[in-house]
Amino acid sequence: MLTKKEKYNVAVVGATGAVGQEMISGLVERDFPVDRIRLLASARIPGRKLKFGGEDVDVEVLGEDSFHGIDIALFSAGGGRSKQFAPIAAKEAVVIDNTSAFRMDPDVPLVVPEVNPEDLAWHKGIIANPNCSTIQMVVALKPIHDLVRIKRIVVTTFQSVSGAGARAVDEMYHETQALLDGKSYETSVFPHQIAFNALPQIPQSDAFAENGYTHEEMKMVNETRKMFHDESIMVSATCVRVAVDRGHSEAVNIETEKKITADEVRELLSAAEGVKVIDDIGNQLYPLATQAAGRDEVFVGRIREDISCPNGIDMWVVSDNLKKGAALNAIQIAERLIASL
Ligand code: L14
Repeated sequence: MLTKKEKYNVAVVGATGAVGQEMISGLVERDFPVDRIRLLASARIPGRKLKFGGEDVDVEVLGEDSFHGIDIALFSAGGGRSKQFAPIAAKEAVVIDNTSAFRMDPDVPLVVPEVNPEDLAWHKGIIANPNCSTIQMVVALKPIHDLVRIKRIVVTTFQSVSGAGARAVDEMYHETQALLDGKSYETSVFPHQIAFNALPQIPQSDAFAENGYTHEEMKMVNETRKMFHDESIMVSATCVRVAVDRGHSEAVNIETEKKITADEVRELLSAAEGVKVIDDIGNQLYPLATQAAGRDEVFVGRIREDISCPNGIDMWVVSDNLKKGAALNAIQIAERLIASL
């Protein structure tokens, strides 16, 4: 049971990973009221320390007794670790889980604070953080859905390699360098060359569901329905990995029940929490992954009325996949939780 305190004991599980690192810097940056911090990783790296603010903190090996005295545990160490350790942690702490392990569990709320904060109220110890591609899409679409009801979403993503972790980013850099040097490169993270390429497969192994969609694509369908509390909303996604290091971009097409104009969407999203509209095509201004990297907001631009359908809108949605797509959303959930105590 989480009770009101001045400061909280926080554990970061998967502290050495790409998202774990963002969780650590995010807690510091946002001045989260941390009493003690515990950094946990699954592999033992003797003597490994990480900075938390100005402090050097030992990285401890994740185990069943890692959670004594912990109030809030942020998990991002893979679905297997979450399945094994989150229920143990949840006996003492509130778990905010960034993996896909519990997202579709009917007993676990799946939350984006700008979208469905009300679902935090019924958690039973574990709260799931959605998939990165879903988060930025629903932040941009929820205000529209509330006003004119979205019937159907068709989305294509352009996802950065950092979603697949730090090793994937290294692979893209090294492969790019090798190819520019006229050398060959043997891939180990991605199934194909990622440098100068676009791969319509995420994740990189065991990607495909039975229906021809990838698991990443089906997450966008199922998680959107769960957070919008609307099983009737139709979603079709194509998720593509592109040679970008950080920041996911999405081409989003929606069909609404009632007509909404492009100007009305611009006005609505300009006032929406967590959203920044950058939409001045005459001056070649629109959201870019290179500019979204390191930022908190979900950026929206290229807003236009779909010429192929009377109640259609097209837009371009960009956000930092490691921040709003992962660590930042998890920390914002924790902030809401403690504010509600
Ligand atoms: O479901 O490889 O949270 O970019 C996030 C990273 C799925 C895969 C999730 C990637 C994962 C994704």
